[in-house]
Formats: sequence, C-alpha cells, structure tokens
Amino acid sequence: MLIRRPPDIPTREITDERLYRSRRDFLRSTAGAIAAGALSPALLAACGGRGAEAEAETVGLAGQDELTPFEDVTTYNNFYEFGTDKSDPARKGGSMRVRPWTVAIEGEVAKPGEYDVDELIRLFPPEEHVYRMRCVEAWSMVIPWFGFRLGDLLKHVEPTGQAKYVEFTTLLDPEQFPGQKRRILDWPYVEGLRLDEAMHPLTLLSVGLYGKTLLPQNGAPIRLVVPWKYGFKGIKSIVRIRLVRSQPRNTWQISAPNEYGFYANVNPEVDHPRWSQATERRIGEFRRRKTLPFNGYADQVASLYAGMDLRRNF
Ligand SMILES: Nc1nc2c(c(=O)[nH]1)N[C@H]1C(S)=C(S)[C@@H](COP(=O)(O)O)O[C@H]1N2
Ligand SMILES: [Mo]
Repeated sequence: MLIRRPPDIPTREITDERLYRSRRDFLRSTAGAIAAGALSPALLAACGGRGAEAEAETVGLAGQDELTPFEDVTTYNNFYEFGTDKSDPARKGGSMRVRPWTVAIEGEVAKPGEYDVDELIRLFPPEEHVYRMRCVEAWSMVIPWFGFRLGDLLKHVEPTGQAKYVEFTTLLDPEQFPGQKRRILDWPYVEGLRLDEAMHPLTLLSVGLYGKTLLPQNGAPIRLVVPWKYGFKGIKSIVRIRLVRSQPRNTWQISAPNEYGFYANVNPEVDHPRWSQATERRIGEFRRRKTLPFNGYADQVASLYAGMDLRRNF
C-alpha cells in the first residue's frame, strides 16, 4: 500500500486507527475523493500517478492484515536509550529535541554531506508503506509507516565501487537519552545492512506513521525500517549513515554474538538460543500466529540470499 500524502495531517483527524483506515480506503478510491472534494489537485495527481504501482505493491504486504492500534504502536516500544521497559520510550521521550536535526552521509560516496532532515523530506517526498514488523522477542505489529526509500537517498549520494555495506548510527546524548548513562549497550547504537539490502525497494527511512510525524518513542525524527528483518535492525534517531567496505559490527551482535547476528532475517526455523522463533504474538491478538520466512516478504527478498547458509548467517 502506497499513498502519497503530506506527513502532517492534524492529530484529531486520525488518532483513531479505524477512522484512519476508512479515510485511507476512501482516499484510495479516486472517484470518492473527487466526489468529496477531499484532495488537492497536486495530491490527486500524485495518487493517480502511483495508483497502479501502489496496488501491485500491496500484494504480499500487509494488505489483508489489521493495522495495530496507534496506541500500541506508540506505547509498546523498544528504545533502550530511554530505558529497557516497553513503556519507557513513551514516558521519557517528551523532552527529546528532534529539530534541528542533521544526518551526516559519509564514507564511500561521491557526494558526502550533512543533510537537514527537512531537506531530506523535501528531496524525497514520503509515502505510506504498510508493513508487518517482527521483533526478535516474538511479538509483531502492522504499522502504516510514512517514509522514503533509502535506496533513493543512496543513489543521490552516489556510492563508490568500494561501498559494500551501510552503517547507521543513533544520536549519542546522555542528557536526552537517560538510558545512555548506563552501559546496558555499547552506545551509540549502531546497525548495518549489506548495500543490496539497503538498496532494496522495501527498505525505508521513516519520518512518520499513521500519517503523523514520528514521535520520539518510534525513532524521531528519522529511523530505518526493514520489514523482513528482526526489529532491532530498525535503528532509531539516526545521525550518521556511512558507506563502508567491510561488514559493520552491530550493537546487538557486539552485546551477545551467539544470540544476535548481522543478518537478522526473520526465520522461523532458526530459534533464538533462549526461545523459539516459530510463532509470534501479534500485539492486540490472543492466538499466536506462525512466523513466516522473511516475515512474509520472501517473494521480494529471498533472492538476496541465494546460496547462503541462513543458519550460519543468522
Ligand atoms: N537506537 C535504537 N534503535 C532501536 C532500538 C533501540 O533500543 N535503540 N530497539 C530496536 C528494537 S529491538 C525494535 S523491536 C524496534 C522497535 O521499533 P518501534 O518501537 O517503533 O516499534 O526498534 C529498534 N531500534
Ligand atoms: Mo526488537
């Protein structure tokens, strides 16, 4: 599902996800939108232009899944910079300064530079992407992200022939992130992708969800979203993107290398040493679901790993 739409629809219009969904379904019908006079000509053109592609991309994504309620998406979070409890990020995120914010793009690129996050949003207009998300702790959500493709940004900065991986770094600031005052993890949080994973059209830099600007607890003002990988790959509050020649060490791998690997592809056949990955609990549901290989995105991404031993490369 892809609908081009400005990221800042006033809160009162969409805090209720049922209302959000019906609005979205309504806007998908161009005829309905014209009848209601709901869309500006520019937005209408954008929707029309992406219409066929948007429908095609919905297949195999989260089209049939219910959205996880906004309340759960914004109060049940992992963001250890704010603390290890799921409720810490929403409770302690309020004082985070998310503007001005710059993202440094460095390393093996022809055009390195410092990019203001608002400039990125202007250069790469965000779109909606509804993705299933799966945490390594065996819970999952369905989230209507708002973002742009990381690949579009990378093409813009022109990776050199030496660039093989992309390394991402979260802001280091113990004054804003109380969790960084304790060495729970090796701060700052770092993640990495292989260049082809980073260039894949499913891989996003997200700046919003549910049509609203990203809240601190979800990784404001800009965070990574990689729907076929465990949640920890989705690094939040990014200040640096560096193109590199060799595989970066990611924070959870440094912390417990036997439990968390570099690839972290969702794989029901490879259990975490301390628990099974075969099933998951969708937040808001009671019965457990079977976890799907690559979180249900195998058709789109399995070819990236052809010939690799995914038990060894977990
Ligand atoms: N900087 C940073 N990014 C992070 C984390 C973190 O602790 N710090 N937690 C990760 C984990 S384990 C998950 S499951 C997702 C959760 O994202 P959400 O709260 O938006 O659902 O964020 C990931 N990104
Ligand atoms: Mo996670």
